[in-house]
Amino acid sequence: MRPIAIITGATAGFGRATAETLARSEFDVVITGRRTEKLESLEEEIRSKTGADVLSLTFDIRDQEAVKQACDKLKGKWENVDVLVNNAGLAAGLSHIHEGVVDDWEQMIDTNIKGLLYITRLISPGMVKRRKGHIVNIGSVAGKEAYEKGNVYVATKFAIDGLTQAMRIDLVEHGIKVTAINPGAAETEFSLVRFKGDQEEADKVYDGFTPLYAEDIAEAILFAITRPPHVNIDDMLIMPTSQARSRKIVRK
Ligand code: NDP
Ligand code: 8X3
Repeated sequence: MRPIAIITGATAGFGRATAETLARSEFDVVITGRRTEKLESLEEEIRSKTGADVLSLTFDIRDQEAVKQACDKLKGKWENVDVLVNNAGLAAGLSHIHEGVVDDWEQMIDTNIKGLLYITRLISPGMVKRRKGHIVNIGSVAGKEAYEKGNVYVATKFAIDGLTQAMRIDLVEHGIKVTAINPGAAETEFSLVRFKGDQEEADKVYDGFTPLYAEDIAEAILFAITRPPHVNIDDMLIMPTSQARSRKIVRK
């Protein structure tokens, strides 16, 4: 039987690439996000290209009840989740702390921290019961070092760093693996979302250097979850070659 991976935030970026990469490998995949049309077209594409089994679940990860209702649909073989990739997340805005937008802060905290917790709380008991499973949290270089105007986004990613370490301590005795994957600048929909649809601002982020691509992170996730049973990858920090720190990027 093929192992099962749930990937949150699979309608774009890292999540989409991870769903495709895992399906091309040995996994059946559960793909989630808010945009049903994107999930439906990805489901169709993965099925036709890879033959993997796919289940799409549309929900807003900030809505605890919606997360519960979606997880209730994991019946039959889908109950036995082997891998949870906690990827859904965003940065909203970029401003100094005294000029920050409180709605943006709440969206980031509710998605990046609380959403991750809601789904982990529902999926991890099955892993504990089966004494088998792997949780992969997508952190960031922003969870390793602060940068100007990053404040609340940085705080959510520091929280993920702390949570990943704490989850590993809580789950080690149950045989569950926990990994953090921390990317540097990657060209996805991330900056378009951060700048609320301003394509010109988003393009500036990746101007003059080669950023990471979603596939680079998908390959790292695949590597982490296919190590032998005695090996856990605790933490990976993956940067573009031209980026030495959050705000040290060599541009041509
Ligand atoms: P994208 O914007 O391309 O993808 C984000 C995904 O998250 C989408 O599928 C989106 O789905 C989903 N998502 C966002 N909000 C919600 C929500 N409320 N409920 C459910 N799903 C949601 O960005 P990336 O692929 O770049 O980002 C993925 C993760 O990687 C994030 O956690 C981000 O912080 C992190 N990261 C990104 C980096 C980068 O430079 N790109 C670097 C380091 C970390 P939908 O809109 O359909 O709901
Ligand atoms: C995304 C990378 O540097 O824009 O986590 O915060 S950064």
